[in-house]
Formats: sequence, structure tokens, C-alpha cells
Amino acid sequence: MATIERAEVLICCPGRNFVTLRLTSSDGVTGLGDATLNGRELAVASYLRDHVAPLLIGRDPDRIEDTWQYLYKGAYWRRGPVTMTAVAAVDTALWDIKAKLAGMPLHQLLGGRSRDGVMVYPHASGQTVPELLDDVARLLDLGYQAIRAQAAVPGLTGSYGVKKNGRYEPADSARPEEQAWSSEAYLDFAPRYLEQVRQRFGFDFHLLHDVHHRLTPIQAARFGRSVEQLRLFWMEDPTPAEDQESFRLIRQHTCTPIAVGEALTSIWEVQHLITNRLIDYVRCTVVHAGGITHLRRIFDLADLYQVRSGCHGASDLSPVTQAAACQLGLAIPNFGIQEHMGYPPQTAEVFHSGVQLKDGCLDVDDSPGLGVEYDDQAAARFADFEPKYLPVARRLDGSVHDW
Ligand code: CS2
Ligand code: MG
Repeated sequence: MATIERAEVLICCPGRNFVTLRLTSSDGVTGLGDATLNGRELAVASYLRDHVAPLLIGRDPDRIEDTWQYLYKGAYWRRGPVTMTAVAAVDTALWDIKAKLAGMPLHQLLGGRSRDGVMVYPHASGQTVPELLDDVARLLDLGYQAIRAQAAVPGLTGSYGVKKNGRYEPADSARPEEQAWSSEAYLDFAPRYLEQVRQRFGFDFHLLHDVHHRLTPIQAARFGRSVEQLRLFWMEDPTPAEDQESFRLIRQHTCTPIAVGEALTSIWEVQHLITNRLIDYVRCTVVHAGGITHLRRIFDLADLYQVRSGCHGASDLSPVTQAAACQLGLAIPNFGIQEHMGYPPQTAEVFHSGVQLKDGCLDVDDSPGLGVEYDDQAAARFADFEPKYLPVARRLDGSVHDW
């Protein structure tokens, strides 16, 4: 029997911070798992290094399900983003090893291809509406079939999802930047710019929008209803998902599809939303929801209720997650769409990935495993971790709002 011989936690900052777990088996096969949790990176690094890595040494790398159960049930303290990201990193690395040993790209082990590629949506954004419209035009020219549109709300400092200096990076300052928020201003403005996008570019592509947990349920209901004629692919995170019954209220008022789940980490947190048919797309990801093993379970449950996948894919999810999500998205029957935000240019120096973009879809090459290699020499050039935090949103009266 082969055993896990090494478990390394690798931290690098090629344009942004990434935490990666690399497992090496006694027969010399390595596997990678993403362990990046934006703004709380070192908590997961310590969880893995101090509490998980010592337990992995000597275990059988073949036993992926058993290792998942051992780390989840065995810890007693279960769920939550830190734990589930750590478990995900181990799980993903073990699937990478298994698929390399089989000599197959991972999707083959998951049942083989269900589709030719996974449709993605990139972000179009603008500090002004004309800037947003130019960005939509640029992305349509590049052949994307689906586009997310966000514009800065006039009069508010900082808006989530909008580029600054040509790039959007959610966590971009050494202390959380404080931004101003007004749901009233947003509700007045967002439907109008989304309408301008449809007026200018028509209906031949999917249009998405992220509300980013900002509205109350009744505001979200009003928003959803006000954009119905624009036929959004989805409105994302219309209200914070801790209050899951509130989605029933939104549903009573609008048929705009709803996507939720980027901040939810287990099947238990989406069970109510899925089984009560309160959402249309589930946005959990490989890295924050327990890896391939657990995410597949979530998507299988979702399939019973005609809920489709819509994996989170912001830049804080590393190319290892991107490849893993792509492998899973190729295989599952109920794939919906995949977020594709891209990375700073330096990231590709460290993560050599076989994932390719064609006609608005991602696909993988025939490399065995996930198809991603970690370049230690390049990583050494980007070795310094840079503390970076997501912003905090305050209402106009100074009180803290959901970010
Ligand atoms: C966003 C993310 O991509 C999205 O849909 O909600 O950018 C999110 O804010 C970040 O990933 C948080 O780290
Ligand atoms: Mg989002």
C-alpha cells in the first residue's frame, strides 16, 4: 500500500495571496489542493499545517471518502469556512493523485464528459454606465456567451464588483477599506443600467448581476420584479443567506432566478434552500465546500430539485480550484454556469494550468489529474504573504452593513 509521505502548505503571492496544499505519496505522485480563504488565509494554513498534515502522514491516499469522513466527523468541530477549506484542500489533492495514478484527467473518474466545455461568465464593470457598456462590448467581442454587469452607484465611495485601475480585486488593502452603501440609491440605479445593457446589446447573451447580500427580502423581491423584463440569468445573493426562509418571500414576488452559495460551506447549509426550491443555482465551490467529494454530493442533491451549479470563481479561488471546478463541471448532469474572473498575470507563472478558454467556455487538456503544476522556482519569487482584506460597508448613517 502506498502512503502519504509529505504534506506541504505552500503560501505565495503572485499578484494576490494563495494557499496551496501539496501531498506526495510514497510512490512519488503529487496532488494539489487549493486552501485559499480570502482575508483569513493564514487560519487555514495553520489548520492544515498544525492539525491536519501530521494526521495525514502514513495514511492510504486511495481512501478519499474515508479521509473526508475522518477529517469532518473526526474533528468534532465541523463545518465553517476554515474547516471546510482545509478539508477541501486535502480532498482535492487526493483526487489529483488518484486521477494521475489512473492516467486520466479527473473528469474521467467522475463519470466522463457530459458536455464539450463549461460555459463561463466574466465580469463587465464600470465606474460609470458608459464605461460598463464599453466593457460589455469588449467581452461580447471576445466571444463570451454570458456576462455579469456591475456599475458603481453614483455618490457612494467604492462599489463591490467594479474595476479600479483596470482590475477588480475584492481584497485589496492592508486594512479593510470602509465603503459607503445605500440600498435606496442602488435600487434606484441598478435596474436602469441593466436595462441600458439590454437596450444596447439585446438578448442574445446571458446577463447576470450580483446583489452581494445587500438587500432586505422585500427590497430583493422588488428588485427581482423590476428587472423581470430583462430576463436575467440570475440575481445573485439578493439577501444574506443566513435567513433562509426569507427566500420564500422573494420567490412569492418574482420569477427572476436566484443564485446563492458562495459563502456557504456544506450541504447542510444549502439543504433547506434546495429542497424547498428557494433557489435556482447553487454557488458553492470546490475550495470552500469540502472539495470534490462534498461538492459533488451538493450537486447531486440539487439535481433532484432541478437546481443547477453556478460555482463561485472569483480571483481569490486559485487556478487549482478553477481546474477542479472545470473537471467537475464537465462531468455533472446539472451544470449551469461557471464564474470566470481571471487572475493577475503573475499567477500563471506559479500555477501552470491546462485549463483553456474557447468560445466562452472553459475546457481542460488531456493531462492526468487536475492538470495543474505548481512551479516552486516561480513561487520563490513571490514568497512574501501580503495581508489583504475585503472592504467593510457602512450605511450612510455610519452603521455596518453586510458586505
Ligand atoms: C463575488 C466575489 O465573485 C463574486 O460573485 O461575490 O468577488 C466575493 O466578493 C469574493 O470572492 C470574496 O472573497
Ligand atoms: Mg458573488
